[in-house]
Amino acid sequence: MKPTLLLVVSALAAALPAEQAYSLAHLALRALPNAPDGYTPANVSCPAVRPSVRSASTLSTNETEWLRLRRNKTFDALKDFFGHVDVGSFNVSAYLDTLAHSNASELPTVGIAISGGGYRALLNGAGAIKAFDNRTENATASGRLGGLLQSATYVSGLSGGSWLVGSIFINNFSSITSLQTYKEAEVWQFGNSIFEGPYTGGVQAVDTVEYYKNIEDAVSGKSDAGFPTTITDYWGRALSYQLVNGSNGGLDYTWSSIALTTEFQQADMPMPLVVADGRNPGELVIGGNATVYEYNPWEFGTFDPTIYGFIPLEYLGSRFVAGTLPSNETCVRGYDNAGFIMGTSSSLFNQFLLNVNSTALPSALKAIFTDILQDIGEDDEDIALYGPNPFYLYSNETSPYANSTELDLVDGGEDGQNVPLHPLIQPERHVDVVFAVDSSADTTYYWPNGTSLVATYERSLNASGIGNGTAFPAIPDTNTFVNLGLNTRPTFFGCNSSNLTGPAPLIVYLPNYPYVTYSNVSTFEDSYNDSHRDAMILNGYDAVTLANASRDGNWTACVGCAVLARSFDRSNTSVPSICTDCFDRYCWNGTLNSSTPAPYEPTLLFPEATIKINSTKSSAATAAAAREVTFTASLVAASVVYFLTCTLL
Ligand SMILES: *[C@@H]1O[C@H](CO)[C@@H](O)[C@H](O)[C@H]1NC(C)=O
Ligand SMILES: *[C@@H]1O[C@H](CO)[C@@H](O)[C@H](O)[C@H]1NC(C)=O
Ligand SMILES: *[C@@H]1O[C@H](CO)[C@@H](O)[C@H](O)[C@H]1NC(C)=O
Ligand SMILES: *[C@@H]1O[C@H](CO)[C@@H](O)[C@H](O)[C@H]1NC(C)=O
Ligand SMILES: *[C@@H]1O[C@H](CO)[C@@H](O)[C@H](O)[C@H]1NC(C)=O
Ligand SMILES: *[C@@H]1O[C@H](CO)[C@@H](O)[C@H](O)[C@H]1NC(C)=O
Ligand SMILES: *[C@@H]1O[C@H](CO)[C@@H](O)[C@H](O)[C@H]1NC(C)=O
Ligand SMILES: *[C@@H]1O[C@H](CO)[C@@H](O)[C@H](O)[C@H]1NC(C)=O
Ligand SMILES: *[C@@H]1O[C@H](CO)[C@@H](O)[C@H](O)[C@H]1NC(C)=O
Ligand SMILES: *[C@@H]1O[C@H](CO)[C@@H](O)[C@H](O)[C@H]1NC(C)=O
Ligand SMILES: *[C@@H]1O[C@H](CO)[C@@H](O)[C@H](O)[C@H]1NC(C)=O
Ligand SMILES: CC(=O)N[C@H]1CO[C@H](CO)[C@@H](O)[C@@H]1O
Repeated sequence: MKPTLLLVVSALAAALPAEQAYSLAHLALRALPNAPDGYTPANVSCPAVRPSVRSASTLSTNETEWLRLRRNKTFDALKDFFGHVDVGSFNVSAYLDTLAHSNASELPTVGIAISGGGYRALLNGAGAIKAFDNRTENATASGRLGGLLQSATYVSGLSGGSWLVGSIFINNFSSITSLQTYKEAEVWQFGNSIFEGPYTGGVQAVDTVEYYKNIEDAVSGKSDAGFPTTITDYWGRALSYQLVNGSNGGLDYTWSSIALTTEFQQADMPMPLVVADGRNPGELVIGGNATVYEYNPWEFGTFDPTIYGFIPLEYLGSRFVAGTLPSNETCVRGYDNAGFIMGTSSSLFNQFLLNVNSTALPSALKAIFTDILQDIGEDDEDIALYGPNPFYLYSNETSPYANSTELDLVDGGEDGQNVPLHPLIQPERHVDVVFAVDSSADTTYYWPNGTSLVATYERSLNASGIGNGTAFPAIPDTNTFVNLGLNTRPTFFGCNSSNLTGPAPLIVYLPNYPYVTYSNVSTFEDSYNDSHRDAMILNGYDAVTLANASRDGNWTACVGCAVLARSFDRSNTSVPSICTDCFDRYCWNGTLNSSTPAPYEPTLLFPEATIKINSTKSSAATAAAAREVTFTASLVAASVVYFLTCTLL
């Protein structure tokens, strides 16, 4: 069946003038709306060298060349960073100069990973990025962490984290401050839920129907052109209205266009990476052995041994066979719509199917969803369907998809690895330290408890199988996490590089924790007014800065030590005593306490500073409240609404 949304959309659209064009009040210049035909992939002539699948045995030449440029930029940025982050009396600037002279590849390579967890993860992650961004007010004052983002080579995101990464990079490496202060009708208006659509200042009922109609037009355009569509297409389109500052929800913005922007080509920003999981034909549960795919600005593919190949992202949608594009096939562009990629990374539909009965939904709705989801599931539409499969007849011996003309992709966190570390532990990338922001809802009260790191660790233990040569620091069980409080403050894993099975980054684990507001909001919360949004961001900022070092006066030095740790080892530099102290304090030292802990219920660290969430809706949402009647017009419409909003992990 076609998703029920179609019927609702058609019904709503039929009631209104069809040709009312949606338009945004302001159109800032944004990175390349370069799709040939909006959301519809289109035939284009192929480049002189026809696109093909390449082996994942190396990084792409695009990435290798870009890294050479980026190295110079991160060198300057690291010097800036250590200009206001002291590591005791250790002269970091002189140390970095020495490294740069002897061998620039010895300089630290920094990664940042933003977990999934719906809007909670988007906002908590945004607080972390804001703290690390030297453009944030006062972020380069002494003892602040601004400039870590500029010093980073990679920023990865999955699911809710991919919304953050996409929103930053598709909008020209926007700062969080600027995303928070956009005018109404633009991005980050989370007071309007995804099914209300953007605030446009006009007669909202009309705009909302136009919004639904535009989404429906976009998806049916793709479908009419012969490409399979699923509910993920609708999902990605709807998300884009909140996240991409372009007309009609950034309809024309491709993910591959990031690589075409001047600032990115000059390596003036880190490289964004988004993760999605593969679902094998006929599977519902995604196990720890699922294939993990990445989207980088040039390519789509995987380092996993199942497929072990990449295609040029720009030509996703072309009919590759056995790794090449046959001479009778044309090149296709425009498949890699930015919203479709964010939607794929967050397409938690089949998980929801399994979990619907444990949600807080009214039971009448649960019954409806069970029906809708089962119908969709039966038709294999509870996933993102990539057709044609770019890896058709590729890796015949190992790929579960070799014989399949379509590729099934799901939410990047469904294999349990809810922090997108996979792209950052590939040995070819030589990442030295990962700042891993975890907003997972592992515990009963939606706090993280290390589950994600355990999943990545366990996967790496199968190094000759699915782990394919990746190494990862030892991670204790989640009972130990809770008993030792490893999820109540930053914890470093893998401090001792000689206790690893291969090269692996130091992991700086940065769990969501309540500083000034209870940031453990349900994954299914679908709207945040501006004050709630900003409180969540501030709490995320505090969680990674330890409230501007008020929980530990030496915290920024410890961050500096984490950045330098692997390079100290490589260059046989004796570790400054301030760093030894930091490592004593923050490194997990191998202690286990696996007894069952009491329920984990942290209380606010700074109750006196508690941010009271303004319970009245934001200005953007005020008008929305009056319109809700539109959506409850029929039970079917309401169920679709719930269906969409309950799949936000
Ligand atoms: C990636 O590298 C290939 C080969 O060097 C080149 O043809 C292509 O234009 C590059 N892609 C981008 C987006 O720069
Ligand atoms: C990096 O900077 C050095 C010194 O400023 C310069 O000589 C070199 O050409 C730069 N490398 C690249 C790839 O831009
Ligand atoms: C932030 O860092 C970049 C890259 O190092 C630098 O060019 C820029 O001037 C810095 N901005 C601020 C406000 O410090
Ligand atoms: C930045 O620092 C100045 C001077 O200390 C202070 O007045 C101002 O409130 C700070 N701004 C923020 C956003 O913290
Ligand atoms: C992954 O596959 C290995 C065998 O290659 C197996 O031992 C392991 O149990 C599997 N793990 C999961 C989570 O399915
Ligand atoms: C995979 O097998 C098919 C035949 O089943 C063959 O045509 C194709 O060339 C093989 N792929 C590769 C990459 O060898
Ligand atoms: C190209 O040739 C193959 C094999 O002959 C065929 O299956 C396919 O449909 C052709 N493609 C087009 C676009 O005609
Ligand atoms: C939810 O519970 C109802 C009643 O027990 C059951 O019929 C339905 O199949 C369940 N749904 C799912 C998705 O498990
Ligand atoms: C694909 O089909 C070929 C020929 O029918 C078969 O030999 C091969 O085992 C199949 N591969 C997979 C992964 O199912
Ligand atoms: C951690 O979270 C996982 C996943 O929800 C759960 O199975 C486990 O019981 C939790 N452990 C603790 C100690 O909270
Ligand atoms: C060192 O490695 C062993 C074996 O993997 C592991 O059990 C232990 O926990 C590790 N210690 C630390 C501190 O990571
Ligand atoms: C290090 C390692 O094990 N690499 C393997 C990854 O998977 C590919 C494809 O199976 C192998 O060729 C590599 O040797």
